[in-house]
Amino acid sequence: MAVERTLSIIKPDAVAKNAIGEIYARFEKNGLRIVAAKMMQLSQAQAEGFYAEHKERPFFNDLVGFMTSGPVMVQALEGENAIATNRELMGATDPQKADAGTIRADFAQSVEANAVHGSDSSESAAREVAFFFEDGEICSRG
Ligand code: RTP
Ligand code: MG
Repeated sequence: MAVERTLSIIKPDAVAKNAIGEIYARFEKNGLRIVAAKMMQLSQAQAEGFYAEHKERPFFNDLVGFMTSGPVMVQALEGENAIATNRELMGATDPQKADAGTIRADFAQSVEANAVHGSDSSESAAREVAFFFEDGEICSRG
């Protein structure tokens, strides 16, 4: 299996709950290394740009409002099969449907305020990591 990089965001609801450390522990216990990280208050333009693929969706304005409602923790994760591993750790978008023991089952409260984001393909991972980090900010150990 190849070493991959993926983009993870701990969303405003989970930052407000003081859950950054517990979520980081799940990444690290499951073979994902944090190779870049920053806490940010996203601007409206940054949130709209990041979620541009959802621009036509009915929930887009609410999503942008939620993602700018407080600070987020943004990280690049690296590891074998990192994109799928992170999605498995996150669980389903709707926390009611998320498997027990996943981050969303344990920390999310709704479809919108669902604790974490994770890239869903190698193409989106490359775009999303580059959206937040310069190459020189990534301390790759792979
Ligand atoms: P993410 O992109 O944040 O990792 O989540 P995802 O792939 O599981 O879900 P996606 O379909 O890409 O949707 C992006 C985010 O939009 C919000 N959402 N709200 N109100 C709604 O029906 C609705 N549907 C999606 C969620 O915050 C979701 O994570
Ligand atoms: Mg998505």
